[in-house]
Amino acid sequence: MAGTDGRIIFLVHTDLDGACAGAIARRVFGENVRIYFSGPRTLADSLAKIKGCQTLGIVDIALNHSDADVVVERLRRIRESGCEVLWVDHHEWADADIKKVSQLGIKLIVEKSPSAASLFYRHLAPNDLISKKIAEIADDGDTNTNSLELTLAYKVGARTNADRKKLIEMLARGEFYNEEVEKWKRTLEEEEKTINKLSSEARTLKTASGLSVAFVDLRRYRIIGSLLAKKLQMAGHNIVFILYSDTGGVLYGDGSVDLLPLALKYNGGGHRNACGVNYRLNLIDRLMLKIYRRYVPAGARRILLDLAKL
Ligand SMILES: [Mn+2]
Repeated sequence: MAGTDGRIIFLVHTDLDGACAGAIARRVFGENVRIYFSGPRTLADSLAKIKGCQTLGIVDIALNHSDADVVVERLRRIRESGCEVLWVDHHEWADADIKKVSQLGIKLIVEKSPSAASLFYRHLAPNDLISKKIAEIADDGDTNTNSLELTLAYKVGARTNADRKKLIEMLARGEFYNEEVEKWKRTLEEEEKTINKLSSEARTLKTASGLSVAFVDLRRYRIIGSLLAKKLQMAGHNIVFILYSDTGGVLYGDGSVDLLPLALKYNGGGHRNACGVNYRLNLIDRLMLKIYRRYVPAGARRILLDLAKL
């Protein structure tokens, strides 16, 4: 295990699982850890900003297959500067990518696990009871089970960088409830009303094999998308496509079909039942979005057409 005298940098995902991993990193490596947020699509940029380190940890961030070469090059530079790299993830990786990254002399742990934070806990802090509890929260949240009392409130807290930092520090201290959490809980109660409204307004379609797809445009809303997806699944929809931004969204499945191939086609990835999809805007999209913010770009419509073929 690395000491705490050098620069220890952790890149964690911008969600509750990532925040939990950050909190466990804080407990394992101490106060000196600098925690930054990143994601599969921004990992290459995040790596470019790293000037020097003794240890670099990456947790809950998958290697986007289309960015693999750039990411590997940047990691090679970091490795050559003498920095140890530990990468822990629970998403689906292409075998060739695992090989490429391993060849850099990186400690790469890619295993099936309900959350990356619990995988990280099992490998790095198996005897720490607080880390165990943090890992349980991550498992509960990342599987969208949300059965623990405060998981959804933590999800609200994991949404902005500022709140996520507060969440990491409190969890790392072994503090699981405070006024901040109470505030997130109240926000959540407000958002549940929006979720109910949006789930009743979802656009739906049937696929070739008879599956039901619900589509929701969440671009103007700030709510927990996975919660909305779950609600729509309870209402009988097998696949939920949520548009989070003008250039992409997330597909949520109920297990009746593997959504990863479609996510890979659309420059995304993740899990078979929850994966990101991304696309570029064309000229017409750009013009239309200036006039009408709710305009659904061609890329999103193409994804809906592809879903209909399933
Ligand atoms: Mn995760």
